[in-house]
Order: sequence, then structure tokens, then C-alpha cells
Amino acid sequence: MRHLYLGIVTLFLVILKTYSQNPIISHSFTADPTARVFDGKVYLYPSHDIKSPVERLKDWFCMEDYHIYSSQNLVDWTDHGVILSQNNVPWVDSESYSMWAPDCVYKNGKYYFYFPAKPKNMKVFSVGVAVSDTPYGPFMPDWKPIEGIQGIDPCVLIDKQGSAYIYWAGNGLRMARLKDNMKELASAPVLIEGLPEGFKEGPFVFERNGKYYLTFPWVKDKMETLAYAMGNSPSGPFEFKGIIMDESPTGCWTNHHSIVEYNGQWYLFYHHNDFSPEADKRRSVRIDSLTFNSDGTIVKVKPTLR
Ligand code: FUB
Repeated sequence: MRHLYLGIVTLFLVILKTYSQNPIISHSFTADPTARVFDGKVYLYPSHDIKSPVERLKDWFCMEDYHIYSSQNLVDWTDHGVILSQNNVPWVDSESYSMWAPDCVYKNGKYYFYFPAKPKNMKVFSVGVAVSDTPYGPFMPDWKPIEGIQGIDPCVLIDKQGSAYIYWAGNGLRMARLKDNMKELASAPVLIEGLPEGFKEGPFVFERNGKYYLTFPWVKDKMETLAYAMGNSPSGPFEFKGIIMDESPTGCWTNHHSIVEYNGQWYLFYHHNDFSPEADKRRSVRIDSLTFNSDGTIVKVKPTLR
């Protein structure tokens, strides 16, 4: 009976992959996708779900390292391999498997990779930074996490004047300015207020036509939708605008995303547990096109599998 079940699941996955463009990467689990455009290519900075080698995380998130992917056509992706692991960041507990959702930005000739993880002897998350001369590494991690941040899911925005802001989830949605060295906070963290209840994690901020979009997973009912608010400056105030993507009807509790413009088209990168229908902590990245109304609001995205 078990063999028949496994056979049916395998056949389903083969058919899914043969006829669909989503999920975009099939040789490995990929979650929490931050997409960035560098040097005319899309670089994908996801987290990397694995089947847990330790009993305590059997039904939970389990991530020990990061891979980076790049593509020029959003169909063929190059896996640049492991760029950082829990074993080579001095401050990270190397048995925590807590390398959660990252981001990467470019400033002054360097690429800064931000990642949450659990420090040695601590239960709460910190956020670290690793630096590289290229978007695909090698990345050199700092010896300590960024002072003043407790939380997960960092997202960094650099505005047109070159000022950098970091957003993260830590007992609400928080933000601070970053110093020019991109490794220290330049201001005390503030809580972003005025959003409806239901924010959990995964903020992603971008600018379009002078408007700042604060987008985030949002639990309206049972599971995470993707929602957004808009403002006139990186620090708000932000006005809630509604849902970008409804919650999944097929059972992945989390969604986590980024939004990027590439060759004149905007895209939503997000995740779902397509290759792991039995466990929603092993996810895979999907892409869909995203469009705007003439007033700058976002047209709701319907997930596609083709
Ligand atoms: O991947 C681990 C956590 O799940 C992320 O930090 C959250 O945003 C959610 O996707």
C-alpha cells in the first residue's frame, strides 16, 4: 500500500514538473525567495529547507545553509552552490538549523547578504551580515550579528539618495536606518504602526514611481496571505491597501515573497509546498507576473502553475 502511495505521489510530481513552469527549482527545496536584479540577471536569495536530521525539528523549519541561484530568462536557473552555512558563521549555533529568510543588496561596490539565525546559547533570533565582491559570493560573514536587532526576515531598501533602511519581524514589524558601513544601525529601531492585526513575518519593501510599498505575509483568516500598504517615504506612514495573493487553498501555512522589476515587467516571487504535499515546512519557489493599476495599487495575483 505504501509503495502504491509513493508511486502515485512520484507520478504526480513528475507530471507537475513536466507541464508547469512553477515551481522554478526542482532539485532542491527553496523558500522565502528574495529576488534582486544585479548586472542584468535575476539573483535569487532563498532559504533552503531540508528534511531534518534531528528529531526535535522533524515537523518544523530546518535550514542549515544558503544557496544562490541566478537566471537571465527566469526559466533556466544556475545554482551557485552553498554560500554560507551554520558551520562557518562564528556567532551562529551550528546545531540550530535556523538559517531563515535572507536578503541581499548592493552598495558602494559590495554585496551585503543579511540573514537571521540563532546565536550560540540564545533562543531568540539575531540578524547577521556577510559581504562579497560579487552577487554570488564568496560571502564573508561578520564575526557578530547586527547589534540592536532581535528578530527574523531582514529586508533592506536603499532609497534614491543612497540611504539604507532595514526592516524585520521582531514582535511586530520594525525598521531602522543602516549606517553607511551597512553593518550597524544608524537609528533606534521603531515599530511600524497603523497596519491591521495579522502581521507575522517576511516584510519586503520596494519603491515604484516615488511610492514605497510595504508588503508582507498577513494572516487574515487561518493562513498567510500576501498583503501590502503604501507610503510616501521609506519610514511611512503606510496606508493598508489590501491583499496581493490569497491564502493557499492547498495547505501551505506560510507564504513569503519579494517583488522585483526585470526587463520592464514586475514579478512576484513566493513559495508553496508543491514538492512536499505532506509537509508544509519544505517549500519551493514560484514566480508570477505582477501588474499595477493606474493609481499605483497592485492587481491581485492568482497563482499559476504554468
Ligand atoms: O522559512 C522560515 C520562516 O517561514 C520564514 O522566516 C518566514 O517568513 C516563513 O516563511
